[in-house]
Amino acid sequence: MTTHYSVEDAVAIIRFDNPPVNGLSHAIRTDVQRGLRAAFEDANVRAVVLTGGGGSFSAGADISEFGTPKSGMEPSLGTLIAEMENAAKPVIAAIEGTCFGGGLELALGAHYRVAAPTSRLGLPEVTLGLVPGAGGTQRLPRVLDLATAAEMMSSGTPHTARHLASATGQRLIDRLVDHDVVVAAVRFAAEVAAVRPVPLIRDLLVPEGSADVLAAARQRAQRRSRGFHAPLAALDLVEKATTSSFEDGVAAERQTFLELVRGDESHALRHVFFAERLARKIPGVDGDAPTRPVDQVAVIGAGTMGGGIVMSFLDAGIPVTVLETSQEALDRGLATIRRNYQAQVDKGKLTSAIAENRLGMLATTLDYHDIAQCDLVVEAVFEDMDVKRSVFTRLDDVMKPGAILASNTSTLDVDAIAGLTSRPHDVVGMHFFSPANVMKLLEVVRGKKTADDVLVTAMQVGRRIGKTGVVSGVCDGFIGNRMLAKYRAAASQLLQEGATPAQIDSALEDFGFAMGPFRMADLAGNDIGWAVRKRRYAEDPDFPRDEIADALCEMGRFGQKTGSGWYDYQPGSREPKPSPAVDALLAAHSERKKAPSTELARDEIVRRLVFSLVDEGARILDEGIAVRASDIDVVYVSGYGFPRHRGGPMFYADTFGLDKVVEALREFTDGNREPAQLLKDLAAAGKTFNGS
Ligand code: 3H9
Repeated sequence: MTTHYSVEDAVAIIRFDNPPVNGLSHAIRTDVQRGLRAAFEDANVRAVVLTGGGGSFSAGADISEFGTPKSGMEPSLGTLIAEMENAAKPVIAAIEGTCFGGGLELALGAHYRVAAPTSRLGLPEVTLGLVPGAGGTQRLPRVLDLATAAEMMSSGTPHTARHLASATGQRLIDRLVDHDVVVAAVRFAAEVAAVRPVPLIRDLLVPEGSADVLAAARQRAQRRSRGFHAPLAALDLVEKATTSSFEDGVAAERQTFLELVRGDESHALRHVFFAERLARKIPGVDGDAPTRPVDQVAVIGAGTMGGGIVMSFLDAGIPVTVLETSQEALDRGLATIRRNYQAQVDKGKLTSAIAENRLGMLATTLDYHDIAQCDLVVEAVFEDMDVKRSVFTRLDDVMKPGAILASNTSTLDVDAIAGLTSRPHDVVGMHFFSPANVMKLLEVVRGKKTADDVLVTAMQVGRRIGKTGVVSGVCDGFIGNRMLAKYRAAASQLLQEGATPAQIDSALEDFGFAMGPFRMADLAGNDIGWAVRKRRYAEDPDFPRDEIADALCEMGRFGQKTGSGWYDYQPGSREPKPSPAVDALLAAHSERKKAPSTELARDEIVRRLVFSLVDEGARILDEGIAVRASDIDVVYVSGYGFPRHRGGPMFYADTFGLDKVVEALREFTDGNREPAQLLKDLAAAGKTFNGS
């Protein structure tokens, strides 16, 4: 049974019981229909309360059923809602916890809604490349002001019932209740049991004055969506609600939903949704086994990275002590953290009271003994093995037994770092991405000796501070930066062949990347990659030279921070302008063999760069550095601006066809570099990375 049925004071209570989120699977829809029919036929029942068990109403349709026969099987959500609307007895939705997607649509089909103030209501379908498919686009604008309804549907952002109930003229929430929502809903049911006709949202009028509101919402959606369709499709349907009959609006919504659910974008976004959750599961490691408590954190280093890491913990309410080698460095770091919080206050993202509260949880020290009792210490010092050695030797001396020693290194060998201590099982990599308080990705690097509970604790801490954690094995650059090196090399090769940074960037941005490789490099600082390259050249005389990028750095063009990089920047502006100096540099270096300037060449630019990621991703997978292909997708979507609606590089390759990827890679390298063995094997067997 996925629902429970009971009768109390002549009110039938139908309680969903489909953990963990009461997803509206075919089984639950069938049970709810059975319950509704029983209640409607029972002469002793005067009203019905629909509610969710486990502290939550429902997270909406069961996404795992999309694309399977079950999603289309009756009773559909639409059928359930129609039966409810047409019933003679009132149905009251008792809402607490999450009320999302189809869950909210079900509640909108009920005649009344009683909600806990903290419950969250939303139509997040766009985040899955969809529009609401059970009347949400037509009902929500009838109970909320158009601007709020349009924003909720086009961005997918939920709101609390408290917030929504305060909106002028709203008809969404009939009663806010602080105590048990089901008890309150049963009481409310007694009040309205005799009211006839029962109120129907579909009969309400959509507010007028919509054109400007919708135009503004479209502009915002266009800016955000970078070529993906669902947000604008949702707004078209909101517009339909303002111009057509309810029935026509629902028919249009159904058609759009069906088109989108079969499309590549929704498929990709659903892949990412499940991939992010799957990434938390580590094969062979019991995710429910006891973890180590983390209540006090230390961060070594108050530079840009250390400061961002400090803020990530403070933002999650975890007290931090930051350690530096000099008072000056501490003061500088603290001033930057203060400035960053002040900027958030100025933008209205935080109140100054909250900012002060967070800063109040931050302690500073120059003395390792002050951090000895911390549960977790994250090292974020200069990327140099000698510097790491001095830090980890000190940590090994002072830290209490069982403390987790994490390194934020992005390039050094975590096993070698662990080997600097007498407790390598307590050492793990926690690789944050800059700015660390903003970027979602956290690579949790598992050393050869890292204990399972240390690994799981690091993943859980990542989740507590709002990060998307992905486990990586130890290798140069881990998953993300190792692949990025190949991507950049492919971009450099294109420059050699006559393409310009602007051509390459715009092709990748049209594909949906947040930023093309050259804009990204200018933002991150070209000197950082240069330092890494110089180290590699020194270590390995055969390491391929990136002559153009090296020459750029020799000219002091480090990117936005120096006012020039691959582009020129006006003082105080982040707007890239093509640079005559870079043109001259390229002319001197490039072969100008084939200038990819046609539309076809734009596709080629994208493929060369994306398939370079795929090729290296396949090697990483084959070596066991990544646990699964979908983890690589999560790394790229959450840390490198890869378009989410393309599902990540490995998923994109799957949809493109691995045989075609192999063929294209051979063509791009003129047969000089064989594609990864795993890629060739999967292609030959007609398999995919993410499937069978
Ligand atoms: C829809 O409703 C379409 C309708 O308009 C039209 C239909 C005709 N289905 O995130 P968590 C799983 S589209 C299936 O870790 P949290 C999830 O995979 C739907 N499974 O927990 C995970 O499984 P596992 C619109 C789902 O507390 C487990 O539940 N709704 C669904 O951090 C726990 O999830 C949405 O887009 C689902 N709908 O966050 C809501 N939801 O343990 C999507 C979750 O095996 N869901 N799972 O890894 C969410 O936003 C978050 O999961 C939620 C809980 C906030 C609910």
